[in-house]
Amino acid sequence: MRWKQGEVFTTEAELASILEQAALNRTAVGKLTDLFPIDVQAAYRVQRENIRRRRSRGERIVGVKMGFTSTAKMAQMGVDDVIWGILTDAMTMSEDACDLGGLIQPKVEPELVFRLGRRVDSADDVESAVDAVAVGFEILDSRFEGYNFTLPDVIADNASAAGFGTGPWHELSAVPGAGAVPGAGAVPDISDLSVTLSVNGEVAQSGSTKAILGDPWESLRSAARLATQSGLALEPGWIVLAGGITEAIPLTPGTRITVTAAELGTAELRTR
Ligand code: OOG
Ligand code: MG
Repeated sequence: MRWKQGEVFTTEAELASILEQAALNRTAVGKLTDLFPIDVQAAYRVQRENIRRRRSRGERIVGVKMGFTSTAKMAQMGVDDVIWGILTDAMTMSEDACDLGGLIQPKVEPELVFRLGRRVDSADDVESAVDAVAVGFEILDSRFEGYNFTLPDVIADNASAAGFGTGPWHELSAVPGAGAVPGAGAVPDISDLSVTLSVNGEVAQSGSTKAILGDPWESLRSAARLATQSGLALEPGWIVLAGGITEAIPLTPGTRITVTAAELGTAELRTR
């Protein structure tokens, strides 16, 4: 589709290129919506175009990330709707190998992460599709100057996705007809877990998984609904980042970040 502003035309492929180049050149850009009046649907097409390009470069989709599922995040970023972005294997951050050198203005936030044991193609009965949960972190890196964006902008920018990592997985054993239940009583109810984000051992942010839409399972239902709207399904083995539990904080080289939920353990990240 073509977009017009004054006498200037653009295509969604060109808008995708602006964001792709911003990331590759490590140079933030101004809002796309300052240039063209794109809406949410167009923004998702721009997002998908850049994912298509990543796949053609050999990257593999490993899951999705939900955005703005907590009021802390909505207030911090000044937006008010749940969105999603797509995660690829190239965004996986291992504990000791997070080089921030390729990023523009990285931030980190604590996340709760679901892992799917089967395909999800409806928002009904999402619980039984989850085979494990973990605490995790997300690294954001908006391609827009100063994280200054509107909802269509941030959607086009793949919800600022840059990286993610998870702590130990806690398997859930699915009981047919009864939804996912904790395996051998080892996994607690995930609806109200205290989570902290620490920088070099000092707590910088703390919150509860309840901050995620009042119940993290709601985030997974939203993911299923967004998938349906886009004609997609959430695939077995995919992970779903349920959405930042607290505000995100700037990430600098040479720091050790830990995200901890007493019941789920710790996800750790060392930056350089
Ligand atoms: C957009 C990403 C939002 C979340 O968890 O709410 C997000 C941003 O804050 O730049 O990942
Ligand atoms: Mg997030």
